[in-house]
Amino acid sequence: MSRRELLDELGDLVGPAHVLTGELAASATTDWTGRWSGACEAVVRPGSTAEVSGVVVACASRGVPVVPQGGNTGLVGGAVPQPGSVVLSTRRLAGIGPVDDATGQVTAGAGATIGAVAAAARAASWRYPVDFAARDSATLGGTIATNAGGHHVLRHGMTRRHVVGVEAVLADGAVVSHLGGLVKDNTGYDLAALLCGSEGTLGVITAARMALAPADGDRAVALVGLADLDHLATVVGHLRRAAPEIEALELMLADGLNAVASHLGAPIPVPGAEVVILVELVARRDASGLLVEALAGLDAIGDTAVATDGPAAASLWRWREAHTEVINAVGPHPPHKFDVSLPLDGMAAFVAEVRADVAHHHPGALVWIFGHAGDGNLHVNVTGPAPDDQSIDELVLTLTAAAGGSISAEHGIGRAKRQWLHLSRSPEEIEVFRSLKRALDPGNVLNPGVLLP
Ligand code: FAD
Ligand code: 2HG
Ligand code: ZN
Repeated sequence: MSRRELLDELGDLVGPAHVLTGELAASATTDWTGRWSGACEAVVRPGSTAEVSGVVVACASRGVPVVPQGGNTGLVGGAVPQPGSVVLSTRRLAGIGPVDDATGQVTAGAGATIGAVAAAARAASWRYPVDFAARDSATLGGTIATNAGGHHVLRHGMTRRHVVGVEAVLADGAVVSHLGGLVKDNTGYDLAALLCGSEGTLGVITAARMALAPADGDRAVALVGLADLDHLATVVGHLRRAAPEIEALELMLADGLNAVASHLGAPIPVPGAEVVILVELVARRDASGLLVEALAGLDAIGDTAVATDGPAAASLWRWREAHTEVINAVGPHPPHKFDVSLPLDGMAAFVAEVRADVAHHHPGALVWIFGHAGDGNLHVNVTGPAPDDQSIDELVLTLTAAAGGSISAEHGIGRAKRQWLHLSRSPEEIEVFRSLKRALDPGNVLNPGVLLP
């Protein structure tokens, strides 16, 4: 059957206006960073679960791969299609149901952004605590498929912790739906948990039932200069013990802050510090008092800037959140992005080793390091090497494994890291992954080329 016949059938299923080709499909074929790009037959935008099922069946019956795509903000090339595939965009599945005030749960479509879910929660005096800079584009389905982390993992966990149930379309078009919202429900395999972190390879998530957290209360944010990275593990340990209300404990280094300062055209609030942490504390009342008290017990800290109201807190967060967009503009190519987790007491040595090895093997390359210090999660970005120069990926990921770390803390494996999955997963684990993939998607229809080596 020809491409034209496939496109006609897809048009009959979802409406011709929702089958995009050519220029209209272009933005779906390159990732947010610009490092990964591909091609597709079409971008299809179904408007219901039944339409998603129809699209999957139409493609599967012709052996056409289906690449689920939400906000296309993923940082490992996982939503970038390969030639001959169809991108299944979930963006029209954006409905958000009422918040259940008794359980603090909400059901939303996979295409709702996490910013919209958070706004709906807020309007009902609840809160959706998974949050990060791409909040207005990243979708609920995409964040479940990647088990996204973000700023508040320290206290609220990753996306998986908030998923109560999902609805999904499997590779044969079958719909599995478990959105009842029962908190206790030990009735066999947890399909929702299986889809968390599955990166579009096991099913297309169409909706999810999410657990919310109680509303914010009072919030305070501080930027704190540290003497050096050697103190980080002690500082994190102290702050976690001193104030369990701390939700975010983020790391920035001087070179990243200087680049952000040029971009913002503003002076760094804690000038001269080589290492800066951002600490956010949320409590029913007196968040700033609790934060100042927790910080007071720390040795070896330098200048501190504290924000006690929303706008001031947002402007301190801007220093941390702007790193991704600023580094993406450094050039001459998009960055090679690494998202590793490490034992906290090994971070300083790891950073020194990465810097030394990159300088030795890639003279002129720049290493940018920031991340979620409280979670032991470093974002290592390297600018300079060409997009297809994988020797830099090999170097950083091998050093990560040697340091006892994980090659992906929160962004996933995607296309970017699948050949290095063995650094973090044993052959036996990878074989279980393959068995699951074969059982749920024997025709390899859903996002082939992603996650599995
Ligand atoms: P996409 O990029 O569209 O897809 C990501 C993966 O999920 C792909 O493999 C895709 O096939 C699959 N997928 C998408 N939707 C579905 C679905 N409905 N069913 C099945 N599979 C699906 N990530 C973090 O974890 N923490 C951060 O702090 C963070 N900060 C970021 C900041 C910026 C500025 C940017 C650009 C990205 C950031 N990210 C972060 C990465 C990214 O936003 C997350 O990975 C996010 O979860 C991707 O959501 P998305 O809707 O854009 O998914
Ligand atoms: C963040 O924490 C994101 O800001 C993006 O996970 C990290 O740009 C990156 O490497
Ligand atoms: Zn992150």
